[in-house]
Amino acid sequence: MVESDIRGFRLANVSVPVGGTVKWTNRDSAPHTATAKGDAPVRFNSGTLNQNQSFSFTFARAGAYDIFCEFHPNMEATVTVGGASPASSTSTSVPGYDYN
Ligand SMILES: [Cu+2]
Repeated sequence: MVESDIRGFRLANVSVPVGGTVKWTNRDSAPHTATAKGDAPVRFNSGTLNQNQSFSFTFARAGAYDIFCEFHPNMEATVTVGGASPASSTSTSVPGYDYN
């Protein structure tokens, strides 16, 4: 699983293999969403994530998923599923960080 913190009104670009899961956690005091744009291979929407709330989505289909925040449409990022990225770049976890 790739842990992707939403922090500072920013969504991070992340990469996962096909079948991989991304878990978004909102670390801002403002509410955010992680919402797939209309051209994404599969649509998903976290709904409102308040501070420290999380949403996970498992990507069964390869492709580039453009995502944004419904509250702040300038917050955009891309989830790359099954891309050519080396395995070593598929995690954005912070070692030792307690996400609970
Ligand atoms: Cu937002």
